[in-house]
Amino acid sequence: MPEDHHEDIEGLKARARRIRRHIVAATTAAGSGHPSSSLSLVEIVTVLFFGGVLRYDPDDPHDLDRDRFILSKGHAAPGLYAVLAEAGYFPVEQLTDLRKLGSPLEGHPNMCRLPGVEASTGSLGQGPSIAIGHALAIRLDGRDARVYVLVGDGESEEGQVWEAAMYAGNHGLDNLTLIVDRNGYQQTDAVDKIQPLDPLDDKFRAFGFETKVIDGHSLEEVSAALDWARGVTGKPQAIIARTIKGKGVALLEAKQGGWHGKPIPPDEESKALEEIGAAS
Ligand SMILES: Cc1ncc(C[n+]2csc(CCOP(=O)(O)OP(=O)(O)O)c2C)c(N)n1
Ligand SMILES: [Mg+2]
Repeated sequence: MPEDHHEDIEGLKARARRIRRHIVAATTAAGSGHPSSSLSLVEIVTVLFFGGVLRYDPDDPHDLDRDRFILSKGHAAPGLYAVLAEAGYFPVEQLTDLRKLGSPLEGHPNMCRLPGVEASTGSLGQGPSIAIGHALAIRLDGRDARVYVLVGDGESEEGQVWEAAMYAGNHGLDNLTLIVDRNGYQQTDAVDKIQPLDPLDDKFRAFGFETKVIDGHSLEEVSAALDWARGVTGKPQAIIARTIKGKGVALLEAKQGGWHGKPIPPDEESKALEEIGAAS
């Protein structure tokens, strides 16, 4: 049976540090990938996997009663791989195989090659549609599993996100929680310069969601929001998590608009790891 995994606040902080370290090490070793997009989601996935939220069993990744986590912003694969390895789906040592020829740790997640990956994503906008498919199937099967989907804010410009939102709202999919990683930046510039999204929470409400806006780097706020989401009945929930692209590494935080899809250079790696802090 899948189970939740509940660690205390010190345990969660240590997990978050380890996940950040994995993200930096794997992308620098690969010489490519998206560390800044991965670093903004660390507290969200830490609480999902270790804060008593997701019920999962890494030894039985297809159990029909498992909760699902779908990373819609698939380019943040290093963040997903880091938390899956921490959760025991595969060895942590495998993380530095990221993007190597033949490795299942592809540049974007491939559900056919790596246990724990619920959906092959990377073409932005598709995750919420996949998530509603899971949520509906779970409901039709009479199971009580839940589905969580993490979407980028730039990604939220995709029309498909809103088609899925309309469906979820109309069908009252209360076993679906959509989380927006609202880091304010997309590939080339600030989201607000390219396609302003606000008031994002009002938009989701208009589509039939219950909503909450939180600090996506506060383990306490993420945890409280996910507790709240599980208590909502009759409607899907949208959590707008305000985050910082590159959170935890000064080099990346300082160049918000200019570090998308770029690894930390090898000569900056030890400084970045020092800023993140020790693994335990
Ligand atoms: C359909 C589609 N169009 C374009 C891209 C290229 N692309 C990859 S990441 C990205 C920016 C995404 O920004 P956001 O959703 O805010 O994610 P962040 O990196 O900020 O977390 C773009 C345009 C893509 N992967 N898929
Ligand atoms: Mg963004």
